Amino acid sequence: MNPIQVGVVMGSSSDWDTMQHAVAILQQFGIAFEAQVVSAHRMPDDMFRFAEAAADRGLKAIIAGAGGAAHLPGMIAAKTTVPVLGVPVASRHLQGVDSLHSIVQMPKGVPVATFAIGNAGAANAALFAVALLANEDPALRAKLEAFRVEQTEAARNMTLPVNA
Ligand code: RP5
Repeated sequence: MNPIQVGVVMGSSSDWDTMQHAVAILQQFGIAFEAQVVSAHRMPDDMFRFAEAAADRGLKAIIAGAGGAAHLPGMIAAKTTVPVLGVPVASRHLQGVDSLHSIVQMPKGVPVATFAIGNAGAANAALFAVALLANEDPALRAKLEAFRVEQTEAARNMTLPVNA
């Protein structure tokens, strides 16, 4: 087994519909990861234990998704220097704008890299983690470049009904 490189955490199992898009990308690139619920306000002691152990456990990035008063990414970042990639999960009442503002507005000194609300943000957080890991892994960089080439080809092959 390869050592786990990326930790994926979320505040609730209700975040999975969004966060599965991060996990799918990590699986696609063959990244060793773990995924679990770590709630900032329901499991604060577990959250701190997770964050405090992250560097020693060899995690290279933490993808943290949360919705509403989404303090999970920021609080994890407060307890580790492992890069934290925050994913705002769409909330029921404010559609994730609350989550986005909670995650993106970190005061100076403790950064959280913040991605788009929802599925695209989850997928892009994972792609960003892949890019971080690719700095030290030429084979992974080649996979990432191939992924980009595939996207380019797919976009070039797009057709519009008006041209059919
Ligand atoms: C946050 O509260 C979670 O990240 C989730 O997005 C939101 C709602 O959680 P549940 O009430 O669905 O468990 O902590």
